[in-house]
Amino acid sequence: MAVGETVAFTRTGLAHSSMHTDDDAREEFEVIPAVDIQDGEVVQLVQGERGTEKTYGDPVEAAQRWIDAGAETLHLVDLDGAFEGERANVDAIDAVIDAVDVPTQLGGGIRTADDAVDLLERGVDRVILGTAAVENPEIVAEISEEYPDSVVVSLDAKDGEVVVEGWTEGAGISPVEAAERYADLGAAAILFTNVDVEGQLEGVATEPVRELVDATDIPVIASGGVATLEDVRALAETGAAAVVVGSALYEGEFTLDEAQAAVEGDS
Ligand code: AMZ
Repeated sequence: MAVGETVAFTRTGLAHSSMHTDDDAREEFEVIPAVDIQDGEVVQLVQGERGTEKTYGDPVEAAQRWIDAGAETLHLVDLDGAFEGERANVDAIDAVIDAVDVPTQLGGGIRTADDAVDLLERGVDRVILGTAAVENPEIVAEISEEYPDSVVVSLDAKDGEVVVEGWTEGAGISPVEAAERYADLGAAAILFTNVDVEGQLEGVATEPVRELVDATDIPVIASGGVATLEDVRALAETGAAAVVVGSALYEGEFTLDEAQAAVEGDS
């Protein structure tokens, strides 16, 4: 038996197949690039509204670009799927999954356990469930029993209320209230998108993230509004496990390396 040379993979570590090893107890805060797909193309929407999109080309090229830039995880969203309530952009997403060698998390239109399992079997590392998990929290346990640590619950909020169905419908509950439901169901993480600031490149709101982090033991992935390295740092300081960044990276406000360097030693 080899002595001393083991690599401990932490339960909350998002980049489980990365080369990084944490030699202290600190979890590494991760900056995750977003590849949001609409009509087969990479887009960024403003506050998640259809018709506001700015397009950024081919999803495989974008994914490859973020991997070349050092991404350890990719965040993929099937926007048509989220709006329509069933998976869309299947070919584009399959192409990305086949092309990349880093862990992926995918959401948008995954509304049944069968769909989730199908994607996990096809090589997606984590499925993100918004609408289905909010309407039926037990679906998280159902999937997690077969695939532990594979479900990210998306609790996206507008004006403090969780929104579902492509962020077009309120669920009548706050993210903090909703988070409690997943405590014992095996959720790997909670994705919290602050829709009020999403896609605007005008900065983040840290307070709602901090409230959610304080209210749950489940790792929180923050998203929405990141425009500067200071925003990335501010989110790391809330105790969130990771941040998803879209527009700021596509618009070249900073590089992935700069973002990761900005939070080194934090959290
Ligand atoms: O931009 C939007 N309008 C939007 C979006 N990005 N609506 C939903 N989503 C994302 C959520 C989550 O990752 O952040 O889609 C996923 C949830 O989809 P569903 O189909 O499970 O509710």
